[in-house]
Formats: sequence, structure tokens, C-alpha cells
Amino acid sequence: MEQRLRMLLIDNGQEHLLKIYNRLAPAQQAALCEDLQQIDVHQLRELRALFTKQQTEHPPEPVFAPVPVTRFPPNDPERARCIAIGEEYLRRGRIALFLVAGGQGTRLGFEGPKGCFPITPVKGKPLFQLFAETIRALQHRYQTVLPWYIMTSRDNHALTDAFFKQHQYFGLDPAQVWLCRQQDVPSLDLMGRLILSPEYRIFKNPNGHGGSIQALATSGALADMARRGIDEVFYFQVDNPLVKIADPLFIGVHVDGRAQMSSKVVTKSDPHERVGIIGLINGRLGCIEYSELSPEQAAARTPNGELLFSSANIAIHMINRRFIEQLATDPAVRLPFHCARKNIPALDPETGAPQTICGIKFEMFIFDALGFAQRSCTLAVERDEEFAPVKNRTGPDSPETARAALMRLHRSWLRAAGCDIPESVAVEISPLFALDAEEFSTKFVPPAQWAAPLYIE
Ligand code: UD2
Repeated sequence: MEQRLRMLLIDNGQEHLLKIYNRLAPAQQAALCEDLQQIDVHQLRELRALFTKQQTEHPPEPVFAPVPVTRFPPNDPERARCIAIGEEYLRRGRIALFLVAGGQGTRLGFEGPKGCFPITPVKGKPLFQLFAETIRALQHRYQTVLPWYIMTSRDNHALTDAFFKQHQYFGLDPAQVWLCRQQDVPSLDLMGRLILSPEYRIFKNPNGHGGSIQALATSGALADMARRGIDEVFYFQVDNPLVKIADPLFIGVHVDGRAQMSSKVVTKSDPHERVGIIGLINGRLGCIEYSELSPEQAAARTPNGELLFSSANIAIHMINRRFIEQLATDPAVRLPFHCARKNIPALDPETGAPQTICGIKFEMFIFDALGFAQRSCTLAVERDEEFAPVKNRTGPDSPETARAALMRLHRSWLRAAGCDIPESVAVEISPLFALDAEEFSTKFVPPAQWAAPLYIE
């Protein structure tokens, strides 16, 4: 091993890798050296320091507090005013879309990028297709172009790219779809050491959805946004087929509030639902993870009987482009890493035997940027219309519950247009036909006869 790498290991408490290196075959040694060359020493030191701090320091319990939310009754003139602002931004081409799709989707148990998962109830369209068709419909409605940036990760970048190419970008212009790959970050064992994977590589994991700031900057996506005259970015997650992409109301509320970053929330369904809460953490805006609230805090109610911590984070944000630039360049507003204990497949550094160890994975979270925003709006929306995540293979937040939610929504549009479809019949309305109930009722003519399942395009 070259002297520089040897010193890097010795200076940073990683001698165990030297020991094992001497026992490896030349090809394995080469693989390990290749990874070591890429280690960012400053980052490694930072992660080790963070890990040590977590082990040794025990800060006082954080103080949590709820934040006020904006909620509009349907006929509120303020609502119409904000929608008009958002629509103007859309027409003038000032909005970009940003999808985070770098996650590993382990809980869903689906091989491949989650965006390729067939989700719609009748046609089985994949999530990426559903989003792409929605974007086409929005572009048609507002006579605009919505550049679409998608964050991928090491494990799904090539597959995502191939999927879009194979399907001709689902009718979008390839020049408007920009894939940017997030970075990986090394995990550590419980002694603060780098972990050797069974493939003789340094074990790394994607750096979390907060890695999107860096990914947007280093891929050139941020510069591309500036070149296109984008002011505001609509951020969403790959796992929510009900997301109202580029919702003009949300854009309008955010712009009107001169916010740097805003969030959509829904009312938490029960005290123990496993979602983060948008709230104050020691006085700073952020996302309180469900595991951080005590059972008493989770169940606490206001005098009028509502849950005190009820603003469930559905991970839909508006983020000002210049704010993203600031997050990417100004060290004073850099997103922090969080540590999580996870089981990791590894090689024993003494014997080289494969084993599963408990290690520390490091991730950044986009919602930490809320704490750096000078202004932020929190918009409460209806869960039934906007949130049905696909997280688990079965049970809550599964493909089954998401499809049921899509059908419930589309059945309600049909009902409003005078067509009552029995619960037993599967229904699906293409975004290319209508994006919402209003558009649907202006276009839809109930057919004299229809066949089940019902697909409307
Ligand atoms: C997230 C939020 C939770 C709640 C919920 C709503 C966190 C820690 N928790 O829970 O508070 O809002 O969503 O659905 O965020 N991703 C990447 N790269 C990564 C990791 C994730 O692109 O390195 C993407 C992933 O593809 C997905 C999204 O980020 O689109 C959320 O990831 P997750 O499934 O890890 O988040 P989850 O379900 O723990």
C-alpha cells in the first residue's frame, strides 16, 4: 500500500485495515486501495468526531413545540389569491421540480428503483410514469416547461437512467429531465472504524435526502436552474403517488410569505403514527422524528381536543433556489449528519470472516434546512387528497393502501361529476385527462355504458 494511504489509516485510527490488507489477494488489495483513495479525510474526521460526541455527550432532552399552520377553507378568497400567484409563477416558467429517489426501498422489498414500482390501480403505471404524465398535463395547462431534476444513488442511478430511456421519458423532452447522483458516505463500526464489506470495499451508504443540496450543486443542476430562470423548487419524494406536483396553492403561499423553505403537512392520523412532525426543536424549526417524542408528548392534546403535535411532515417542500445555493456554499448553514445504528454486512478485521455487525450509518436530512430559513410557511392539506406513501410491502403505507387512496380520490371526482361507481369497481383517471376534480367535471361526460375496471384517459 502506498505510503500516503498507510499514513491516512494510521493518522485516523484505521490500522485495522492495514492488518487485513496484508492478508488479501492482489485484486482485493487493489479494490480496497481504490476506495481508500476516494476517502474524504476531512469528512472521515468529522464523522468520527460526531460519533465520539454521540457516545460521550448526553445533551439535555430537546424542548419541542408545535408551529402554527396555514389552512384554507375551500372558498376562502385568500386561497384563490395564492393560487393565482402560484399559477403566474408556473406560466412564467419560474418553477422547477425536484424528486428525491435515491433511497433503497428496503422495506418495500422491490428489486430496482422505487420509481419503477407499478402503482396505479388499473393500468399498473410505475410511479415515474404517473409523475411524468402529471408533469405533461401541467405543462399543457400552464403552457410552460417544468424542468425535472431527479436525485438517484449509486445503486439505482444506472437503472433509473435506463428506465427513462427505455420509455422515451414517458413523453417528456429528455432535455428537461436531469438525473443527479447523490454521494455515499462511509459507515463506521462501534469503535469508530471504517468497515470492510464482503466485497473487500469500504462500506458506504447514500448520504440521505439532505445529500440533495450537494448533488444539485455538484451535478450542475443548480446552475442549470439559474440559466433557465428558475426561482423556486418544488421538492417531493418518490414514494407518494398522491403528491400534487407543483401545486399552485403551495407555490403561492410560499412566494407570498417570502419564505426560503416551506412544508406541507397533514393532520397526524393517530398519536402513534410513524411520521415526523414539523415543529420547533429548542426553538428552531425542523422535523421532530416520531421516535423522539415520548408517548405522553405524542398523545398530548390541546384544550379543544386536537393532538398538540399533529403536523405530520409529508416531505413536500418549496425551496427557494438561492437558498439552495446558500446551503451548498455557506459553511454556516451546512446540513448536519445524523447517526443511526444499523446492521451491516462486513468482514471481521481480525479473521476476514463474513459477519453482520452493528454499525453507524450517517445521513443528512433535507428538513434540517428549515432551521436555517429566515421565513417558512407550513401549509396544512387533506391527507386523502395528497398523501398515500408506499413504504411497506403489506399493511399500512403499502401498495394496497396507496392504490385504495388513488381509487377513493378518483371515485370522488366521478361522483362529483354525477357518476357513482360502486366500491367494488377499480377506477383510475389518467393525469392526462384531468389533474383535479374541477378539470374532471368540466371534461367528463358519463358514458351510457362502461366496463369494469374503469380507466379514463
Ligand atoms: C420520511 C421522513 C418522515 C416522513 C415521511 C413521509 C425522514 C428521516 N423521515 O420517512 O419524517 O416525512 O418520509 O413519507 O426523512 N432518499 C434519497 N436518498 C437517501 C435517502 C432517502 O433520495 O439517501 C429519498 C427516498 O428515495 C424517498 C425519500 O428520500 O423518496 C424518503 O426516504 P425514506 O424512505 O428513508 O424516508 P422515511 O420513510 O423514513
